[in-house]
Formats: sequence, C-alpha cells, structure tokens
Amino acid sequence: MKTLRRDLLVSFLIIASSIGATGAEESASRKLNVLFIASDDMRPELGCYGNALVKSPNLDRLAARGVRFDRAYCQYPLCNPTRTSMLTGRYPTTTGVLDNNKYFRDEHPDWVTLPQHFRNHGYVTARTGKIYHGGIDDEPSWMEGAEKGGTRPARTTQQQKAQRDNSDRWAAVENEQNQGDYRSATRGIELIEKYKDQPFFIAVGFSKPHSPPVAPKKYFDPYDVAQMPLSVDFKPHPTLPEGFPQAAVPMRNGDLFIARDASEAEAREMIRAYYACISFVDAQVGRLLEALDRLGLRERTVVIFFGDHGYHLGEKGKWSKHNSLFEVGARVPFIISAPGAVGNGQPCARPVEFVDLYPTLVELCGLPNPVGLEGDSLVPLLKEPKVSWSHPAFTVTRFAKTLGRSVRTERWRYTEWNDGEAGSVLFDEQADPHELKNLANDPAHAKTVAEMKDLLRKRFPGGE
Ligand SMILES: [Ca+2]
Repeated sequence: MKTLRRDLLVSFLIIASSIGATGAEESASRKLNVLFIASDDMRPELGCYGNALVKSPNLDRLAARGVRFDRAYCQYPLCNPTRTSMLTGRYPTTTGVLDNNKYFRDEHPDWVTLPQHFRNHGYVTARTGKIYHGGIDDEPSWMEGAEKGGTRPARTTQQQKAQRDNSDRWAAVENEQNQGDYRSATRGIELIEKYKDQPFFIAVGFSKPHSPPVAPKKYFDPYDVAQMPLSVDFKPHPTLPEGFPQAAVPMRNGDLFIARDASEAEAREMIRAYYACISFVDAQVGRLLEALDRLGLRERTVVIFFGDHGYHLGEKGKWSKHNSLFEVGARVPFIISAPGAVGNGQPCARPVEFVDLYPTLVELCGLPNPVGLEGDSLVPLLKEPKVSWSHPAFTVTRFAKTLGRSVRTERWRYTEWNDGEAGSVLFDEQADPHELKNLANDPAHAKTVAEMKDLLRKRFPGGE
C-alpha cells in the first residue's frame, strides 16, 4: 500500500511538472468534472419535453446546452433497484436488487460503483441528498457525505400505515429555505465551491416530486387547477383495460391515492402539486448551475440530470410507479450536457437506458473502462444524436412470484410476465402512445412479437 501511494505521488508530480506554465494548457490538461443531479419520481413533464404548462426554465436551459434524450428508460420502476442499477452499471437481474430493502454489496462486495470508480482515479466524490436509496447509502462511493449504508429492514405494518396516511397530502408551504431540497442544493453549492480547484464528481439528489407532494407556495401559484390535464385513460382507481393480462396493472397504488379512489377534482389538485414540486426542483437545479457559471466551471463540467423512473398520474387509474412496465412507468427525463459535445442543443430519439450512463461518463472523462458493465456508452449520440443505434432499452419489475420484463425499441414496447405464462402486451408507440390497445395476441403482429421475444432472450439468457 505504501509503495502504491508513493507511486501515485510520483505520478502526480510527473503530471504536475508536465503541466505547462500557461493557464490555457493547464485547463486543457485537467479532467472534466461531473455534476450529477437526481430527482425522485419525476417523469418527463418539463417544458423542454413538450409540456407547455410546466414551468421549468432552468432544466429547459440545461437541455438547450446538452442532449435531451426523448426515449430514455429506467431499468426498474422503483427507487432502490433503479439507482443501484445505474450506479453499478448492471441490470437489476444482475444486481439482484429488486426491492427497496436490499444492499447490493451483501452479494457483490467487490463491485466498483460509478462514483467509486471516479474516486479511484483521482476525483473527489461527494454526495448530498438522495443518490442511493434512503438508508442504503454506499460508503465506498463517497469521500464526503456518505451515510451509514447496508441492508434496510423491511417496514413494519405501522410504518406502512403512516406512509399511507401521509403520502398524498399535497401542501403549499411558506418557507422555501426549510425544505430538504433547498438545503440539498445549498450543500451542493458549498461542495462545488470547496472542490472547485480539483477534479470532482459531486452528486446532488432531490427528493421531489416524490410523495408527499409538498412545495413552497410560490411554485403552486403559476398553475390553474382547472387547467391540469387528466390522461385519456384516467380512472378513479387502478383499472385493467380490456385485453390486458392481470399482471399489467397491479390493483393497489403505492404512493398516492392508496386504497382510495381519486375524484377528477382531487386528481387535478394532485397533478398541480406534482407540477409545483417539479418547478421547485427546477429552481434548485438553477441554483446549482448558477454556481457553476459563477465559478467559471461550466465549460469543464459534465452536467447530468435525470428522474429515477417514471410515474403514473392517473393513467389506467394508477398513482405511482410500482410495478409499472408501461411507457409512463419506465420513461424518464434524462439530459447530458457535456462541454463541447457536437450534439448539444439537440434532442435524441434513440432508445437509451440508465445502465448506459456509467460507460458514458467514463468515456467522457477519459477513465479506463471497468469490467462487468452492461450498458453502452452514449458518447456517439452526444456527437450525433441521429446516428443509427441498435440498442433497445430494457425494464424489469418483480412482485410476488411474477417477474415482468419489457423491451422498448423506437417503435414498439413489448412486455411479458413470467416468460409470457402470466401474459404479455405489445404496443405500437407510433399509433398508440397511450398504450390503450394490446396487440400481443393479434396474429398480424406475430412477427414483431417474435422479434421482441428474441431481444428479451438475448438480454436475459438465463431467464432472470
Ligand atoms: Ca424514486
């Protein structure tokens, strides 16, 4: 270990002495920083994603300076599995983390996470807010800000009841600076200021618009509740459309309207609160980006923004993400703003997925590629967002003894449960973007179903 440290020191001195005398040479030789911004339960309801009602000026500006991925998908529609998958660069069926209690290192102690890889290569890694799932932080990932991690005990019935009672009380509060997400942004700015003179990977996790949808009042005010849109397949409670298998729509909500019906008036109030939370998070992102600009770091910092999975706002009567393999459950906002990327300012319509982020950041920052990653670097799409792309996106979910697996190409979404034994759905996303008509059993689409099944078999050869 001592020898290694001395070698590192010698390497550092050689690198330091090779840096030229001019500022230009120095900045050219320095590694790019990473500002990694997560939002919890935010589906792509942003101005830059085409929602004309939502006020998101800061994320819209970020998208204008980066590549906005219009078909970006999470690997699992739940916090801990999707975040673990992204941060380890492996599918949930590989991590084995398929719920909100398990810690990946219990089975894979030696895996090197995305931030840990940067830490191992000379970066300061620091965290504030929710990056891994609450209570299951990963200490080896962070030089600063780590909390004690480990497997989390399953919640008691009492805790579940408390969550049910509190989760869907939307509220407009007065004091912005008391809110957790405001404090996370403040802490993020402090970290950027503290580490501005060395390569950093700073992760800032916002907890909204996750339930309960609470935000400062000023973010509610721009939204007229009467204008809040209900989906074409809005229902007061989870409802299975005709021709869909039972597994497609679990009959219980996980976040909002748990075990109770949503009236149309309440649904519009809830959507207003969800939008207000998005605008609140957008303002916090704006504060972080302002700090980068103020410190002159924007041109040497890769900025990532994402929501950790999709969300139902009443589609098919569902109000949560739990076990949804529909487009609204899997699709996420995902923006990469990399300094100098030729594709900046353009949207990208190719299907991409969260496991792609790890190899993308590794390539952008010139780090060696670790073994075991299962995604594909998106750097070709950052250079040319329209380049041909053969990779589909995969999302999985498990409940009781049912494993659902979904594949998304540019045109189709195909999902099957227990290898099709518990049913399957096929949607033509061009003709049916709200996923109202299941084509899986239509003989006219048998060839497409066979192709989709083949994609699933190739990605998940052993079943799981
Ligand atoms: Ca989440």
